Amino acid sequence: MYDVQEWKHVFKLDPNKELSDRALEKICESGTDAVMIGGTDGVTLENVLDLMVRVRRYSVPCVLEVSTLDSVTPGFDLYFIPTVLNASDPKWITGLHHDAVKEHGDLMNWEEIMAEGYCIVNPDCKAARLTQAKTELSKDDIIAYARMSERLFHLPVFYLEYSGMYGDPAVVQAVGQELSKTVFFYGGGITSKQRAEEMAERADVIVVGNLLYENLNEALKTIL
Ligand code: 1GP
Repeated sequence: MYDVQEWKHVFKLDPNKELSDRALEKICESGTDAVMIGGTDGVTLENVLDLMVRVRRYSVPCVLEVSTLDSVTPGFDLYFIPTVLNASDPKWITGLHHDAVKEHGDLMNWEEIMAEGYCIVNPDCKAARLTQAKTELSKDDIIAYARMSERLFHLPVFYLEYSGMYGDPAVVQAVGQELSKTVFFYGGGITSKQRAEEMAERADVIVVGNLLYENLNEALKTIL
C-alpha cells in the first residue's frame, strides 16, 4: 500500500501536453514520491492511457487524479478524487461522485481510492472557471475549508490549489498548522528550488506541474 503520509513531492503531468520519452524518464527517475496524471481540459481516455503506459515503465507510484469519468481506467496505483469544497456547481462537490458510485460502486476498489478536499484559490485557473469556484477567500475562509476537511469530513487529503499562481506563504503556513491527520498538498506556481523550499516547509506535499513543461531542469531541482 502507498503511504501518502510519507510523501513530500509530487509531479503532476497533464495528459493533454507533450513530453518526450527522455523528459519522462528524467521525471519518473527523479526521486519524486509520485507522478500524478490529471488536467482540466482535453483529458481523454486515450491520452490518459497513453501516458499511464509510458509512466508504468518506471517504478514510481502512478496516480490518476480523476476529473472526468470517461478517462478512468484500471492500472493506476491510486485514484485521487477531488471534491471542490469552494465550487458553486455541486457537480464538482458530490455530483460526479454520486454518478460514479451509483454506476460503478460494486466494482470499485476502495483501497485504491482517496478523496481530496480541494480549495481552489486562483480565479484565473481553468479548474476555477470549470467548477465556478468562489475564489475570493480570506485566510480564515481557507482555514475553515482545511478544518472541514480534517475535522468534519475526515478527508485523507486537503489540496490548496493555486494552479499557475504562487500562493501566499503565510496562508500556507496557517493551513499547515491546522492539519495533523489530513495530508496537506500545496500546488501552484512553484518555479524554482527556492519556492519549493518555501512551500515544502509549510505543506506536507508540494505539487509541481507547469514547470515540467517550461523548464525541466529547474523542475527537477524542486525535489529537496
Ligand atoms: C496544478 O497544483 C498543480 O494542479 C501545480 O500547479 O502547474 O502551477 O505548478 P502548477
